[in-house]
Amino acid sequence: STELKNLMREKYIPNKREQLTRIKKSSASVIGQTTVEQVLGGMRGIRCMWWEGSELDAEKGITFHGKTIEECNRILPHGPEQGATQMLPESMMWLIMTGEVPTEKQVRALSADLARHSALPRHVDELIDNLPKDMHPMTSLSAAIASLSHNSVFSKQYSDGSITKDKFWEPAFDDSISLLAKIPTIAAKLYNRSKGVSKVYKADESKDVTWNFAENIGFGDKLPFVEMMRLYLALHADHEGGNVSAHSTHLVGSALSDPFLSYSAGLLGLAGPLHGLAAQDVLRFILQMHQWLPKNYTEKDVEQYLWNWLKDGRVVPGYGHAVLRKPDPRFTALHEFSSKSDSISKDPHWKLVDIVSRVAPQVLKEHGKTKNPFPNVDSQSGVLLHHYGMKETEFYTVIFGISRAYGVLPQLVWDRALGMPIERPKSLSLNAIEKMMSAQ
Ligand code: NMX
Ligand code: MLT
Repeated sequence: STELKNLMREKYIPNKREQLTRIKKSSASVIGQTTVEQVLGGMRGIRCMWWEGSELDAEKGITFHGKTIEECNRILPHGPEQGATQMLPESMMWLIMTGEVPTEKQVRALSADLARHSALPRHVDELIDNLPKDMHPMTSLSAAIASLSHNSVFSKQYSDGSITKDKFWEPAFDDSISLLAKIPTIAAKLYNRSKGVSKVYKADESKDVTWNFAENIGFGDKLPFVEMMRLYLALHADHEGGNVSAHSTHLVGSALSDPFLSYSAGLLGLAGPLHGLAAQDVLRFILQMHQWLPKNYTEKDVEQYLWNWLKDGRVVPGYGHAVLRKPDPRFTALHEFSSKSDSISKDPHWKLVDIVSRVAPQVLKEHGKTKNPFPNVDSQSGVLLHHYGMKETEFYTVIFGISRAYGVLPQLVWDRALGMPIERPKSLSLNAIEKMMSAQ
């Protein structure tokens, strides 16, 4: 991370600051209008937020600095093993932060640095040890991340007045690296604890983050699991700025809350069933459906199950999206990975996920409510974890939470580097809206 930080200081930040100065010269330019429908409809489509690392197109899906998932997987550095083909989340983080593809050497050095910073301060260990064992792991994860704020370099330097605004990004960078290094340690501790296993996290500096994480939760000897996890972590990292976890991290950070507090808030948003919790809900939904279906079920039976589900007034988890209007390319990437694997493609639960992905869009279209009847990333992700033996469904959103840090923390560093102000949009009451409407 020393090289990344130096490059940020010497190359990327000066360039971007120059661009910002240029843009600010004509910042009265109009880039959109706001309708009442948008104000009352979850602010869909309002162009009001700056985000650097990725962009979401309703038809094409996510791109990271213009690169599709498929391109990223091809050009970003992979794991060190012979035959490793999946991009590393550290590589993705480098791309998101800088806009450039790192070299293998740069990524290996970053992985080593993350391994070096992976140990938890004692108070975090103790905090986790004292949490109820049956607390949802997303609540525990967020609490543990917030407690890392106790050691925040940013908070310390800000409160003792030792840094000026143009340097805020430096301790924000250090805290972000520390968070990225420690979030797998916290997640592993929570996972092991839920299984009654007590284990001190050991990170090998010659390995990448995912390998070390897998090793510490008892999956280290299976390269296919590690490879799946690398892809999973890399492609969930960022989904532009408006999604709940990214937006809340950025918003809380705008008050100059440190990266630990900011990301703790992001994780609490990710823990909602309409956002990241859908990952656990999908698997439960699939397992339940599988039990309900007759042994030699047909697509008709699946259709019937979906209708029964919808008639109970529930949403089909893993389907629909606030922005996307086509199948999520993250779903497609995981589907391709699975289809190439002999063992996954024979898994009866994966087969059901595959059938649902063909049947549900027709049912949802006929149902007529959702604007996007296609599968999103969560409809595929959990079944892969389940396939490799991670049966603890409550833990699935925690994995999503490890990944999202790779996308939103680089943005937090940029927010501080470009001196972004506290966010404070205008709110309106219904009376005020009506008054404005009648005045038109
Ligand atoms: N099943 C049934 N109904 C749905 C679904 C679905 N999968 N998706 C949307 N609808 C309904 C929605 O509840 C709303 O109904 P009502 O008017 O009664 O409130 C109506 O369709 C219109 O919603 P949209 O405008 O299409 O969707 P919106 O942008 O409000 O919400 C989601 C987007 C993702 C929250 C929504 O599609 C959903 O609840 N999906 C299931 C949960 C899920 O998979 N979340 C994960 C999203 C991805 N992620 O990783 O975060
Ligand atoms: C995400 O990855 O954040 C989800 O797809 C939700 C979103 O983009 O709104």
